[in-house]
Amino acid sequence: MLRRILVANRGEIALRIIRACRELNIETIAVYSEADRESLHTRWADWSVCIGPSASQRSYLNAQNILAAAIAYGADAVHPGYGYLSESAMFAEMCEAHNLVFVGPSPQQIELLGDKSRAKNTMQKAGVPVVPGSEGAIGNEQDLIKVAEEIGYPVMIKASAGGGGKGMRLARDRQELIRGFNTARAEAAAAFNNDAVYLEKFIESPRHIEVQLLGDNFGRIVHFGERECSLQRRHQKLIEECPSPAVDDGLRAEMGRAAVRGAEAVGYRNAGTMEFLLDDSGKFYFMEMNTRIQVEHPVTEMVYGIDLIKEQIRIASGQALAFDQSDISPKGHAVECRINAEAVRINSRPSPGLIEQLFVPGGCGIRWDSHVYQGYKVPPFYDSMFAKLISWGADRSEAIERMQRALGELVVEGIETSIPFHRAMMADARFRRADFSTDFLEQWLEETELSNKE
Ligand code: MV4
Repeated sequence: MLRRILVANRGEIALRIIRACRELNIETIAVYSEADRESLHTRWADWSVCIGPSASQRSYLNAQNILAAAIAYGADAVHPGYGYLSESAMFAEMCEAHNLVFVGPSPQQIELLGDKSRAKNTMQKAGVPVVPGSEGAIGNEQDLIKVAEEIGYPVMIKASAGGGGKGMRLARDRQELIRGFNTARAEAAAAFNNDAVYLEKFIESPRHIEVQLLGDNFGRIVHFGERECSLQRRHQKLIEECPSPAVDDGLRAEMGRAAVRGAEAVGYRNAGTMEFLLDDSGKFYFMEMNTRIQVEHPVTEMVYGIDLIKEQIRIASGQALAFDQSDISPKGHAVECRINAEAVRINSRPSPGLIEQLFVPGGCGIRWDSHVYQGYKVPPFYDSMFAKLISWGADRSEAIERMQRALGELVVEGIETSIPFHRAMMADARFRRADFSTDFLEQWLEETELSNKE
C-alpha cells in the first residue's frame, strides 16, 4: 500500500482525498497557494506546503513546485483530484520520472483520450456507439461541406483538443458551417494551440449521461451505472443525480457494457467517466472520456455503497479490484447540489468573501463535502464552488424531499450563493417529474424569478 500521498489540489476535493487517506492510514501532504492558507485542507493534512502565490498558474498549475514539495516531503504518490493538472499527460509523466505514483491512468491513456476526435475513433472501433460524423479531423472546406451534406444539417463543429463545450459551434446550413468552421478553428488554435476540428450530427435536446468506471492494473474493468448531469448552465453542472431517471435497468446494462468495452480497448486503469448523449428515442452516443475523478462522484458512492477515492488509491497501490461486475448493484437514489459563491440567475456573478454565519445541515441521508467553516473567507481566485450537499433516499422522491429539508436548514451568510436556486429547483414540478434535457436549465432561469434574499 502507498504510505504518503501529496494531494495536488485545493478545496473540497483536497479534503475529500485527505479523508480517504486517513481511513486508509496513509499520510498526507497538502499544498496550498497564499490565498488558501486558512482552508481546511491545509489544516487536516499531516503536512502543508505553500507552493506559490494566489494565481493558479503559479501554484496549483505549477508542476515543478508541486513535484519539489512531493520530493522534499517524501511522498510516494500524487493524487491530482479534478481540474488543474489532473488531465495533464505531461504532469503524469513527470511524476513517473521522479518515481512518484500518479493516482490515475497512464500518461499515454490521458493523451489518447484527451484528443477528442482520436478518442471517438478508438471508441467506434471498439463497438461503442458514436454520433455520426467525420472520420477524424477535417482539413479543408471541400471535405467539410461534403461530410456535412452526407450526415445532414444541423451539425456540430468540435475542437479535437476541446471538451466540456470549449471550441464548439452549431451550424444549421452551409453558410453557418463555413463561418463556424473558421471561427471554431481560430478559437481552438488560440485556446489549445491546436486548430484541428471534427464534425458530427447535432443531437437535439439530449440528456447528458455519464458512466462511472474503475479499472485495475490487471485488466479488470467494472462500471457503477450512470449519473444524470443534464442540469447545466454554460457547461457548468449545478445538480447531478444517480441513477438517471431516464435510464432503466436494461439501458443501464447496455450503456455500462459499452463503456466497459471502450475502456478495455485502451487498457484503461484507475477511475474514469465515459460521457454520453442520450436522445429522446433512447439511443446513446459516446461523447468523451474523462480520465479523472469527477466533482459529482459522491452520488455514485451513495447509491453503490463504495468509496471511489479509496478505490483509486488501492488501484494505484497495485491492488486488484476486490469485486467483479456481479457484486455491484445500486440501491436508492442520490442528488447533489453544488453550493457556489455566486448568485445563480441571469448575469450571475461570483460573490467571494467572508462567511459570516454557517449552519451545516445533517440528519438521515445527508452528506456535506466542504473545506469551509464560519469565519472562512472564500478567495476570489478560483472556481466558485465551495461545498457540495448530497442527499440519499430509498427512491428519487425521498432523495429530493431530504435535499429540500437540508437546504431549508442550511444557512450561509455574508456571501451570495446558489442555495436559493437549489431551493426553487427542488420545488419545481418539471424537475420533480424528471422532465428535462440539457436545454432545460437555461430556459428555466430565463422564466423564473429568483430572489437571492431569504
Ligand atoms: C453535442 C450536442 C449535440 N449534438 N454534440 C457540450 C459539451 C461537450 N461535452 C459536448 N456537448 C454537446 N455536444 C452533438 N453532436 C450538445 C452538447 C451540449 C451539451 C452536452 C451535455 C451537457 C450540456 C450541453 C449543453 C449544450 C450542448
